[in-house]
Amino acid sequence: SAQTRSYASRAEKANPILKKLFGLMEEKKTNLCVSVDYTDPSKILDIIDKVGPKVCMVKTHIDIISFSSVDAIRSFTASLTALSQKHNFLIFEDRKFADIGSTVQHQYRGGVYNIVEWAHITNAHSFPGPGIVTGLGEVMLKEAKEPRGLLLLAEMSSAGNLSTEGAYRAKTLQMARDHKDIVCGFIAMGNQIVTESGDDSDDFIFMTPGVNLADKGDAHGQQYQSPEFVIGEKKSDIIIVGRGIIKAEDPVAVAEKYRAAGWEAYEKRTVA
Ligand code: 5BU
Repeated sequence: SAQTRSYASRAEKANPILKKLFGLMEEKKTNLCVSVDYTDPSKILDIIDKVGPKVCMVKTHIDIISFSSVDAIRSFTASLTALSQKHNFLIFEDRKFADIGSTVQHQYRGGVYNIVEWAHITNAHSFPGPGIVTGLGEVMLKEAKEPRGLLLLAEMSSAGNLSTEGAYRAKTLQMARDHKDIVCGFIAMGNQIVTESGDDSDDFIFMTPGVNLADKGDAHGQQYQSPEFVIGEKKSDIIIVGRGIIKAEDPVAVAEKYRAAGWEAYEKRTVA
């Protein structure tokens, strides 16, 4: 199967957030994103401090965490930011925005979570149309103090998801191509959603959830693939691993297994 360019060469003409991401991936030799879906904030920070050196990104669901107060939220996001600097990884809040542009602006900057202030990357459904991209983009470009990036959900990992219906993926891609200053990539099963209709796949990053070496799925439709398949065959850029790591007896040792598997698959498929 075809070879792809290195993360380092794609960093050269990338926007600020992708430049930073591709750069740290090469430096740390990791295309692993860990999804830390615990509900206890101190447990989350504890595991991140341990696996931090092995990951390029940490994915959060801020709204599943049991916080005792708004101050506790502030202190958590401050600690998370400090860890991202200590270990050189990006923070990805898996918020999956899905409303009209005006409402998602409030959800992104406001409420109790103030996501734009601490998450380098967040994501959105394309379902509402391009206004969700321009709405979030305005907050990103005008209010954030540092570079931010948006991923569009082009495909999901769950059985029976509707992304394969009609022109859904093609229209999602068009929204991204029309707003490359805001959309830095996709949640997708591989890079085919872009390569099948153009040669600009290097402009985007592809991140894939549903990765597990031990299980095939769960009781609610999650479907798992291996790092080798996702990175090597499907040409995605980053594997997202949750329970495969966080439920393991030795999460740090298992994270190293995923890091090594993901990186080896990347090296095999890559030309300088
Ligand atoms: P798991 O424990 O590796 O199955 O966790 C996967 C994580 O990725 C979890 O936080 C989901 O919310 C997230 N996810 C997903 O599984 N599938 C998708 O299509 C998207 C996100 Br988008």
